[in-house]
Amino acid sequence: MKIIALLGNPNSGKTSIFNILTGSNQQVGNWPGVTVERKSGFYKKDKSICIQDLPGLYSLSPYSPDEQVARDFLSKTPPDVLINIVDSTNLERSLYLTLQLMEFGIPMVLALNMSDLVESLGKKIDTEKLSYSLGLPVVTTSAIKNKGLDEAVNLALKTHEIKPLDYDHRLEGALSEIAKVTGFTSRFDQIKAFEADKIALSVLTENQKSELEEIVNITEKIMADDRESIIVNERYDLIGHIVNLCVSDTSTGKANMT
Ligand code: BGO
Repeated sequence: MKIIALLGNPNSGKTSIFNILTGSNQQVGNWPGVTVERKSGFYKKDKSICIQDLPGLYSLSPYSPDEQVARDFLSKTPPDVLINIVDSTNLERSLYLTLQLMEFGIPMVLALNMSDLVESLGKKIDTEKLSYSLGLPVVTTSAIKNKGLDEAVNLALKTHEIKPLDYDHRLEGALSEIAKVTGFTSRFDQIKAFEADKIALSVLTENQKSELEEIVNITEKIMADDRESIIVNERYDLIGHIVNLCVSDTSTGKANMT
């Protein structure tokens, strides 16, 4: 059985898409140990495909039980493929989660939902450029018009590889050193260690932690910023470039900052 997980910001249209894809084939329960609702179901058109719904998220910090559930699921029981549902009327904000999800290295498709609203806002998204910039398959969807949803599933089933995007070379250097010191093979864990995330640090020895601190201190000095801001700024810089390249204002014809 193939497992496809749906992830996205709250109000991206995830529930609407889950309901269309699974119909009445749904099981509802709770994630283990928390009162966060767990919904899964079989794809209406192929019962060998299980669709797993995850809570709506802005990040994977994890500051909330929802974020914790999603992070545990992606690290401990990774699905075969993710469909990241984004509100295409708010691409800049949505891509912040996309970049984090990509760090898990799980095959992924980007579903540009609410596509029916984009044109009326005087915007146009170049999906080919977006796909090229992110290195991800991109599909345009509208849950309200039931458009593009089967295409998203079909594309997900064909997707095999994903390469997280590179940040500034100074940060990349630090992340490679962190990989050596910690033994973390997942880029998500390396970045979390850089950020001094409690869960990432909890599995490290005192010696590993002090080596990590040394790497981070040097990087903070050469990048003249603190560890958390370095990561946030790198992500937003990259997103800014991508949005500038891929979103245009159809009323003026100019590149647009969504
Ligand atoms: C209300 N296009 C448009 N135009 N709207 C969409 C689309 C789409 O592609 N997809 C979803 N919506 P959820 P999360 C609502 O409920 O699936 C709408 O949080 C309303 N409700 O219909 O719940 C969807 O699971 C009253 O809108 O998202 C829903 O990710 C007035 O986006 C909202 C207007 O969808 C969130 C809208 C009482």
